[in-house]
Amino acid sequence: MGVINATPDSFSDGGSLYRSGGLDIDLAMGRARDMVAAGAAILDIGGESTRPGAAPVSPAQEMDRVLPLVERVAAELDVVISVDTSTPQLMTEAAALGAGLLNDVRALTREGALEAAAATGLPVCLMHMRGEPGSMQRNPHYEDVVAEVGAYLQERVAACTAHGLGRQRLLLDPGFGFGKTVAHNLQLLRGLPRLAELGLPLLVGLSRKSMIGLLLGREPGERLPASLALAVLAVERGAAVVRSHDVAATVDALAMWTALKEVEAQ
Ligand code: 9MG
Repeated sequence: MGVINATPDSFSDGGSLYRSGGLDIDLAMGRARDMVAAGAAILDIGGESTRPGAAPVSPAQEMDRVLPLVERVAAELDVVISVDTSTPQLMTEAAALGAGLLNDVRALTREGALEAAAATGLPVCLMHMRGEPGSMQRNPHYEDVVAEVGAYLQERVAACTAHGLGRQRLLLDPGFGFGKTVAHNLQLLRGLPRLAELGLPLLVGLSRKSMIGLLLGREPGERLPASLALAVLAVERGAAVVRSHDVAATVDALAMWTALKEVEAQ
């Protein structure tokens, strides 16, 4: 899953698709085309920055950023379009334009989101986040982070099924970096097999995340080697989808893992 941030302020590539204050849609299409050529099966398009401390965005602003790009990608590229949003109206309109997946870092907890997502008929990724982006990194605390994230995700699965959004449409994501310390993130990575036991595909986003900066002292642009290591470690522990800013390198890293698995299966 390649990341396309249609935002001026995302943590690692914020504003890289902006020119003279606005989103440059041709530049974004170029990025999208390159990611598909490099092997992305899914593009995740988002109009809200969820980096720690990010300012909230209005639904109208978010839709202005995302919908034109969804429309262009649907018309020009053969790829599943994921829309990274918690906004019910955007879910509905993106689905009508050809989106194929909803990625909600708030796990459909916003008012009207469960109903809107269910009505689209699309698959949904439910992510765990403790708190909101503005405050989530202020002293997060868990007794057992893997158990608590798992319980939360199970509760959200139950809410979905109660609204007619069946398990076969769901993916789960522990939400690395969303209300978690470095130690929590490492415990979650180690505990991914326990989350895989919930029986739904796991999506992970570790690419360029701040845990790499905190552990290694690397700036976002210097985090590719560690991101690749984390992608392979996550897939080895059961992740089915990897969200990445660097598709070509991630596809190569995972191809090596696949080659080894094929030999081991012989
Ligand atoms: C939008 N977004 C940013 N980080 C993410 C992550 O780790 N997982 C998912 N599902 N979405 C994310």
